[in-house]
Amino acid sequence: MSRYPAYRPRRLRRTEALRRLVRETRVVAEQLVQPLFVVPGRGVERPIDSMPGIAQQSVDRIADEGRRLADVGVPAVLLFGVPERKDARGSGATDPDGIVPRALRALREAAPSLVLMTDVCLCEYTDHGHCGIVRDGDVDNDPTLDLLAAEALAHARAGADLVAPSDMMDGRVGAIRRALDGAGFAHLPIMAYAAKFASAFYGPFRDAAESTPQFGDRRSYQMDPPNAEEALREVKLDIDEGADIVMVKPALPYLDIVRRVKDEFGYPVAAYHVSGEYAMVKAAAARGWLDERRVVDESLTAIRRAGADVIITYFAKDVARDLGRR
Ligand code: PB1
Repeated sequence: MSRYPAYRPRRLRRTEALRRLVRETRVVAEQLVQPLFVVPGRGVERPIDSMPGIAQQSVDRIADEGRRLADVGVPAVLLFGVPERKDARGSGATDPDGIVPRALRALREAAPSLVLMTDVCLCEYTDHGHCGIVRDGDVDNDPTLDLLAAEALAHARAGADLVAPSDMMDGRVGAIRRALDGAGFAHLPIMAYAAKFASAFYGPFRDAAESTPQFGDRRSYQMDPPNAEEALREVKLDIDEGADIVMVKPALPYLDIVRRVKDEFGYPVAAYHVSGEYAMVKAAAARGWLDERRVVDESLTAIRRAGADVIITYFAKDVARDLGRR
């Protein structure tokens, strides 16, 4: 028996004020993270063609960017370093005076309110572009763990507030947790890229980080997109090894995973709205096919509605600025 006309859902849609009163999901600037790409040099601002509005920036420019981000209310940045030299073991990743430690120190001084997060992986530092040491044509899991732990320590010692391993090696969260604890950084949280899929949506990032694999692909370590049960196993592994935040990546094509991870574990969940998701919107908006601001608002709302607490997005600065104006 219909409740109509006693119940008319449209009554609460009549005005924006009524809609806002009963709105169930909100995107707030306090939960947005802006990825940044730091490169060697000075005065460098190198736009990334496939990511309009995003650039590779030298440390001095990253400091300026950090001030701008803090001014518009973005609370956190996620740093990706692109070093001058790359080699087979990604040795730049563990350099205590490497590109990311230098950016951390500059940001701490320029924008002390920012939460400084660092990506922990080797792909930006290796000349083959893989996320770990390669042996016999595949990434050698266990020896890579030591390098990842050393990289996380270098970031911790340079002032990172959180480290985010994106490599997808088995056991890396436990290895990093033990290394941090053993060096006096038991207070430093780990945001694990826990359910990270071997996605075709990462293309533009690989332009930005100059990290395209020189052979093969990342399917022997990043997850197979069709697998949801395996994603829950991956998340549980990382939680058991000490992860404080668990991430699903990419975001929009994996909202079912975000929802299941949140419901299953109740942990803080991050979703990474990746470069390909950003580039698609930018390209369509540039052609007048989509209203960028409305599409971005709807996309981030969907990610929040699926259960994500933290959203890593290249739109963070634009969205925080818009939210500040409302
Ligand atoms: O925005 C993006 O596409 C993020 C890409 C992501 C960064 N953590 C990885 C994707 C990839 O190249 O496989 C980098 C892997 N460490």
